[in-house]
Amino acid sequence: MTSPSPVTADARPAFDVHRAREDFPALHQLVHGKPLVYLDSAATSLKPRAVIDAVEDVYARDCANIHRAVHLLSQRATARYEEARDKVRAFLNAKSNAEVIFTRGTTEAINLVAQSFARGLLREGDEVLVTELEHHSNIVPWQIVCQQTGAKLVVTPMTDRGEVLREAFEDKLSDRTKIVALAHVSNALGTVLPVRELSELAHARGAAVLLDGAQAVSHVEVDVRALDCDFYAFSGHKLYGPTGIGVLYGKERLLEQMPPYQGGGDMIRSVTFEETIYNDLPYKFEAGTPPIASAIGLGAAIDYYRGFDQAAVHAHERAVLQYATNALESIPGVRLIGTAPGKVAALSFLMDAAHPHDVGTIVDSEGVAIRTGHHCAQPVMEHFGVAATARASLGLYNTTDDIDALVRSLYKVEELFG
Ligand code: C6P
Repeated sequence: MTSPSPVTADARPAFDVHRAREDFPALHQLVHGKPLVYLDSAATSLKPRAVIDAVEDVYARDCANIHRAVHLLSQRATARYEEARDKVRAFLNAKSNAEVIFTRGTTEAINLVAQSFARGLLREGDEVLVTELEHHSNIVPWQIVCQQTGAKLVVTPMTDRGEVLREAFEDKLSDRTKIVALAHVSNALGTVLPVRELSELAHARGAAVLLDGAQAVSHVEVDVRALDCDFYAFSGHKLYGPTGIGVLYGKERLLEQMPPYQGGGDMIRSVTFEETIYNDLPYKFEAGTPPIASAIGLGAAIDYYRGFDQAAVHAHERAVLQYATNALESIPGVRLIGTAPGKVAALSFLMDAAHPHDVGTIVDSEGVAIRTGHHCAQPVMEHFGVAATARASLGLYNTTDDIDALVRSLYKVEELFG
C-alpha cells in the first residue's frame, strides 16, 4: 500500500514525508532484524539530524557555562541559549522572552506552577479543577498542593468517547475554583480539548488556567495569546528535541508576583546572609546551571519543525491517523479506546486475543515500537475498566506503510494468541 499523497497548501511546498524521514537517523536501523517502525512518538519523538548536530556542536565548540564568564566560549554559549529562548517565544507567540522559562520538562513546569503560584493562592475550601483524562503530571502536583493548603481537587468527567464537554466542565466550575489545569491534548486518547472555550469560562469565574501542552505542541497549532491561558507547559523531547528540557510559559504579570521555585546560582541579583535579591524574569525561575545543550537543541528542533508548513504536517498526520483508525477497526477483536471527533496522533486499543503487554512484545519482535501500559493516565484506564492499553502514536515521519506493518504484526498476535 502507498503513503497518502502529499498535501499542498497555498504556495508552500507540500510536506514530503519520505524526504523528512531521511532527516531521522534512528529510523534507518533494523530492530530484531526488521526495519524499525516507530509508533511511540507520544512517549518521545525521534530526533532529526539537525538537533543531534546542534547538541554535538555545543559540546564540541561552545562548551561553557552561561551567564557567568566573560570568555568567548561562555559568550557564545550564552547567546545560543538565549536565541533558543527567543525561538520558543516565537513558536508559542508569547509576548516577551521574560515569559519563557526553561524547565526539565512538562512535569517540572507544572510542579513549578503548583508550588510557586498555587501554594500561595489556595485557601481551605478553594478548588483546583482538572479533567478525568489528565496525565499523572497534571494530577499529582495539584493533589500535593491541595494537601498543603486544604484546597480540594475537583474532576470534570469525560464521555465514553474520551471527550470533555463544555456542559460537564461548567457543571464543575464554581466561584471556589481558583485554578483550572487541562491537557491540551490527551496522551492516552488523542482527544483535543476545546481549551480556548474552557479557558474563557474559567477566566469568567476568576480562575487561572494552566494548559498541559506535552502532546499538543507537535500536533496542533499553539498560540498562547490566542488561547489566553495563564500558563502553558511542554517538553522538548516530544517536539523532536532533546530530553531534559522543557518550557513553562507564564503571563509576565503572574510570573512577576510568584516567588522562586528553587534557590541557587543565576536566579539571584545579590546574596548576603541577611537578604537575597532575586534576578529578573525569566532567570528568577532558572536556578543552577541549566541543560544548556538541550535548550539549544530545542531551539534547533523548533527551527526544524517550523521549516515545514505546519498545516501540511498536521494534515499528513491526520490522514495517517484516519488510515490507522480504519485499519484497526477492520481487525476482528480489536477495540479502540478513545474515539473523540477531531482527535490527533494517538490510537489506544485492546485486543481480545492478548493482554496489551503481550501485544507490545509480539509487535516489537516484528520491529514495530508501540507503548503498552496505563500511559501515566490511570484514571483514564479506570474509566474504561481496563488496566492497560496498547498505544500507537504518530510523528511527522510516519506513513501508511508503518500502519500496514503494525496491522501485519497484530495479525501475528492473533495467530499466536487467538
Ligand atoms: N507522556 C507518554 O508516553 P514529561 O515526562 O515531563 O516530559 O511529560 C509528562 C507528560 C505530561 N503531560 C502529558 C499529556 C504527557 O503525555 C506527558 C508524558 C508520555 O504519554 C510519557 S508518560
